[in-house]
Amino acid sequence: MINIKTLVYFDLEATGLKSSGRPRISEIAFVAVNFEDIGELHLQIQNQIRNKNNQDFLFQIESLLPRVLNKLTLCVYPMATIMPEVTDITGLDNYNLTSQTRFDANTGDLLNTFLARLPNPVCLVAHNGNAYDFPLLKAEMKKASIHLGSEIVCADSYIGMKALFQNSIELIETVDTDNKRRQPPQSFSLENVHKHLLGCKPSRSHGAEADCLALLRTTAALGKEWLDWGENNSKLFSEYKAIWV
Ligand code: DCM
Ligand code: MG
Repeated sequence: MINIKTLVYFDLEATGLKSSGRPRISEIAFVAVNFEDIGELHLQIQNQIRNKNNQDFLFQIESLLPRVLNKLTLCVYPMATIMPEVTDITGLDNYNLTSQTRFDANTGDLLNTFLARLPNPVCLVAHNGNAYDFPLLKAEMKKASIHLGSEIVCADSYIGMKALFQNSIELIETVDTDNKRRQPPQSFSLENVHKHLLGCKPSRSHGAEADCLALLRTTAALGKEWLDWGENNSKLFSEYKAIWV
């Protein structure tokens, strides 16, 4: 158990999935929020859902954010071919990334500098992060011969949400019927859990920053249960193995 001060929602875009062999990072986003501001956002979301006004609902839900945010979004030349199927979902290709810097030691320094100025302890949160984002960041950091801050911890929201639904916790009032409310979603993909808990899919997906913001809202919809789970289930970034070496 750790008393987290800052949650840093984290997402990577890359040249492919783990199954593609050796995915390389093409975009990184960090969206940092004060831990206690998630509780406040939870109340705002509940309120918004209660007063659902169909016309602007998606716009209103997406405009709910803590006032104090620190964000870092970097595009990276991946040094590998991006297949058209991947470009179709991310909008990133070897042409529009041509003049971007590759992931090097400066990139790692920039990530460390950003994280070091946040109130600590700092916890990175990524959806499916244990299988993908954390080990992939680790691989790029290792290749660039740089370490991430030694006290940074990580939590995988995909695992967390599955656990929370399995425990049939009291969820927020969703726009669904009472019956559906306590049923788990069919899939725990970010888009699907966002729809399940907030009543709509995110307007944008597969952009690193857009995915961080969608994840921030989705976890805030869970409120205290999510915060407790994160504090009890985070582990040190230094304990992760690189996705490739
Ligand atoms: N990805 C993929 N095919 C998919 C989904 C994702 O190759 N169907 C890869 C490319 C994305 C990366 O995973 O840049 C991260 O996914 P996401 O945008 O969901 O964070
Ligand atoms: Mg993404």
